[in-house]
Amino acid sequence: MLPGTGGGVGTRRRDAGFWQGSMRGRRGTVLAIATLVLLGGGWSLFLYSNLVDAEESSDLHLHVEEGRRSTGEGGLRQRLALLEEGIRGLASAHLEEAADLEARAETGSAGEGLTLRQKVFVEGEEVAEGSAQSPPPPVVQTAQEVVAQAVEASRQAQGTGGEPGRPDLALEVQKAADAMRRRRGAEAAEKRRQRMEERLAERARAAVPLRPRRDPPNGTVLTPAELTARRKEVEDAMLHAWQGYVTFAWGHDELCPISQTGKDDFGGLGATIVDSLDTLRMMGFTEEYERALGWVRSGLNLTVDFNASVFETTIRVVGGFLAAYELTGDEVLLKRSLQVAERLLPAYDTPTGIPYGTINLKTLAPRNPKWASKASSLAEFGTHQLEWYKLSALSGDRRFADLAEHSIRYLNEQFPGQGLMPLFLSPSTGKFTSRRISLGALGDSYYEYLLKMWLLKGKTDDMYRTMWEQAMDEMLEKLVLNSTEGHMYIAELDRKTVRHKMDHLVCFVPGMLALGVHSGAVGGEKGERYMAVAAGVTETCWHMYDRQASGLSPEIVTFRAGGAMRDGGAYNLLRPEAVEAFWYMWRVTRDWKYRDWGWAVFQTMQRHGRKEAGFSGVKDVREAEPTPDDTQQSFVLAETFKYLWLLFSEDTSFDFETTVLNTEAHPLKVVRQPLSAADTDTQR
Ligand code: DMJ
Repeated sequence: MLPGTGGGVGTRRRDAGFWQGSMRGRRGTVLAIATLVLLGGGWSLFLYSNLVDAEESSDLHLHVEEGRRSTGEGGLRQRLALLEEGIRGLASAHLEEAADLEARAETGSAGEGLTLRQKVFVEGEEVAEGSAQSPPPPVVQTAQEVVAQAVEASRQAQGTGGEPGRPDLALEVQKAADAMRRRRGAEAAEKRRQRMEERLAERARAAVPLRPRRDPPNGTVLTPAELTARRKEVEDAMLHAWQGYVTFAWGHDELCPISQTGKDDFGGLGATIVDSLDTLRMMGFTEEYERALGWVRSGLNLTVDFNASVFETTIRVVGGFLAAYELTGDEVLLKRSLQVAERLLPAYDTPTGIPYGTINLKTLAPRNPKWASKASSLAEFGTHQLEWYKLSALSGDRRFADLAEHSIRYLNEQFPGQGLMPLFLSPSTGKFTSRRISLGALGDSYYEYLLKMWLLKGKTDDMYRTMWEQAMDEMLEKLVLNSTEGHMYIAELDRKTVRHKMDHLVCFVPGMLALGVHSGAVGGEKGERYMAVAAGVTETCWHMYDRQASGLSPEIVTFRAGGAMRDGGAYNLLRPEAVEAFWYMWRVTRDWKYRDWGWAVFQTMQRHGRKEAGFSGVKDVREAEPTPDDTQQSFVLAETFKYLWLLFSEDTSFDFETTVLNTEAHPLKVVRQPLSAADTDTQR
């Protein structure tokens, strides 16, 4: 998921550590050789010996001594001058790369600065690579050979009696140093491969075997009183999560329920407060809602020096404000959503109009991360449209809708008839920089928003529906597979290579398919096929929970040759996608089993996630009693508990005809009257 091709992006991101190390090595090597040669050995060998092993170091020393004896002082100076020139050329050639690497290091080699989705993507890369078992690149030359080559080049350059050396000396030195670099690269690649193998072996050793596949519960019809009792338990969970946040993390983005403090991964915009507004209101927690609203009035600071994700800020903060505004009519919510979106606008100032992924909320400087080769990710630029369109509809300011819709129109025009889109696109050139296709991290909600924009615009803009149908047809044709154990899953593609892995995030797909069929985006025989896939994948999502020792799903599963479902990323963040699928499937099929499944998953979340001060994700779902990860994600309050609450509520709690949920489960009302030029200053 990083730069270049899909593999390129991932590879470069993972390589950051290697490159940083290698770069240090290379720059160090250049400096050390320069020092060594200029001083003629001595203490400079000490420096160099930090970079190569003892044998290589002493070998080099011998070469230098030999060179000194054979050339005499005049020749040595001549040789040194030429060598220095070559070394300078080499050093300057590496300077740009060094700057690039330093900038890349800024994004963090251990996932710092990455959003959750990006982390899932990076982790998925490792899982996929681990299973690929590709052979290491060949070692090109030993260090000894490289050093000998460099010394030989310098000797030839010196010639005899102080004659000028060969003019291509710099090239020789460059070649020698390149060979050294390749050798180091090959060694580092081999080390990485070994580490990966060790990790996989360790994982296999540590893994509690999956529970045998068993049939999921078949559906118990509940009385109204039983339904109410379940709904109340969900409300109690929501209140517990909220109170923990209020007590220990008020004003911060998220609660750390074990250390009983707060953290600010979204720039300190009070993500939990904003994400919770509509859930609190829907569940009838009026007092709590009012408290949250008070903070929105006076506690929110929008000018923090923080590189905010335009996507996350849009779906959680802008979406959260807008949904709460439509539920309550509290004007400050609309005002705040405009203020936040206004600060995100400069992200759209690109040659193509495809926005950058992040923007500094204080300086308003937009940028894309180096690890993604400065490309924007599909899900990130393709998941602003609902919120920004709604904002324009409510405010009369068309800029938001026009900018956000442009991204989708751009794809439609540049890649006509293409359904599935690669994960990375350069906002400068407008070209895809990757061939990776995924319905998981960094791809997912682009597809969701195609369907939901068609719905939000009152089914009037068929471009969105057509693009969605095209994408789903291609997904069914190319990505939907069945494991030999009978699990239907949605694989990924990298060019023509199928990657048999599925993120938990992909569990949103069944809900999207069911919504598409239910709303008439497709019908007939095609609608039946979509529903069959929705049912099959929903069941796999159930098994992703049921087959683990803890009863919680891992973040990623793989389906290896032979067919068994295996865990990939072993952690669980109490994500919503599976219960989201259960709710949509319940509403569309009226099959009670989905309520059973949701209840079972909720109880497992209560068992492992509920802590004294709130809810926590877990580090390893393969353990019967997993360790908490000390984070209460804001989407647990925005989405997980909301979907569970809806699952045990009457249909009147949510009307598909009039309302659409954004990807963070914030409800937005369908816009009946399309925007027009005349809307510019009309309050809608
Ligand atoms: C949420 O922020 C949204 O659902 C997003 O689309 C995906 N990731 C999380 C929940 O898992």
